[in-house]
Amino acid sequence: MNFSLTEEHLMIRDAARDFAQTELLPGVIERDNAQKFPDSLVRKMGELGFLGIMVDPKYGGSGMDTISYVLIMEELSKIDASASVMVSVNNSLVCYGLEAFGSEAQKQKYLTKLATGESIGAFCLSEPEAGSDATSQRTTAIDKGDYYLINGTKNWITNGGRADFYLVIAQTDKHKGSHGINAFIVEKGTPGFDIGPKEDKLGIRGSDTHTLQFNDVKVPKENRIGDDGSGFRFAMKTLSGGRIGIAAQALGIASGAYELALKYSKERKAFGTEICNHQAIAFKLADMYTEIEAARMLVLKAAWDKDQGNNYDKSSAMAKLYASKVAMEQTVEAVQIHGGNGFVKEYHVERLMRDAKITQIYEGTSEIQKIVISRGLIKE
Ligand code: COS
Repeated sequence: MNFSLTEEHLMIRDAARDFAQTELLPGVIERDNAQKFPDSLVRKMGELGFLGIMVDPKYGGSGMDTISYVLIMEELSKIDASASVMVSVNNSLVCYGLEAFGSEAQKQKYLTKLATGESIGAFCLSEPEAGSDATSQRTTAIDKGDYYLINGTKNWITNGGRADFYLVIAQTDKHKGSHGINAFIVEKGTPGFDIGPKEDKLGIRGSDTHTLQFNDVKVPKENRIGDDGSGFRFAMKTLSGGRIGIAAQALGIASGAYELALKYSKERKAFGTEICNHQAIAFKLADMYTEIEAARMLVLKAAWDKDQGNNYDKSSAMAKLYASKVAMEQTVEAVQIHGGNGFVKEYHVERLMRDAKITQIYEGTSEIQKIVISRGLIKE
């Protein structure tokens, strides 16, 4: 048992922290207000290797482990969760999905561009009537011989407007249920593939969330990922890793809010002393730190499980369930510690509070995480 990070992990964490402070912090409030996607920053994150963190260097990736990924995600999320969700989706849903399940030709054609940030990816599972109930896919992909014909609607798609390549899950054979589902790579610009307007959201307002329409979209057979009927298991396995990324995002939102609250409480005076000297505030800080450390342990354990080759379905669901709850509760406390200042934008904590909510919803709601955890427990 060793609770220390390696020298290399510390260096990676510090590099991400520097980047977040110098590049993400300036303009983060304006991007949130204007719902602006951080375009120029995406290129810089690509140069730093943040868009293909765990990808093998032979495909243009950084070849780092999952622990490094969660350290980077935490640091970026402390400052800008709109930027970090883009990083999370590209890394753990798109790059991981292709590297683990794609053909060599798909990796050469798509993964090499996605891992360097030359291209951006999106993962398209959710539908208007299939969010939590992911087996009930209404989007169809009919086998037409040398191509599939895709029809349907996907919504709440992160990177939806900015992506170049989309991993799309669709039903090929309804009678086979989850065994009749496939995953495909669809390129932007394919005829019949249309991108709807950007969603106006409560939080992560800079992130690029869209509805997508597929009307008789022809996708070549070689763009199917894995064997016929393997799309649902592909989606579930990929989402298990994605949940580690979102858990790390929630951890970053919580720890970012805590750090701001601690600093503020040491500066702001009331009743003749800094407010951290009042037990009402000091006990809040103690609770916040304890909860955040507990979340950190679960996040690192899930990442470690993945790196060790252990099954991480349950540990990733536990990390996401708990870290997202901590993010929601502790960002509210951070706003409370800031008092009236917490309610205005320039102190950042109100944005973190709004950003926290989505971590209890996307990549599986908290209720879905409880299904995954309890099924895992009963199976053991
Ligand atoms: N790894 C590999 N295979 C998996 C798996 C996983 N993590 N989870 C499920 N499967 C397999 C099952 O073993 C089953 O295969 P068999 O029929 O061969 O036994 C098949 O997939 C269907 O699984 P299951 O019966 O558990 O499906 P359910 O319809 O009960 O759904 C949940 C399971 C609820 C866990 C799933 O639909 C889910 O995760 N939903 C949330 C989706 C989500 O995160 N949406 C957000 C979109 S991304 S923003």
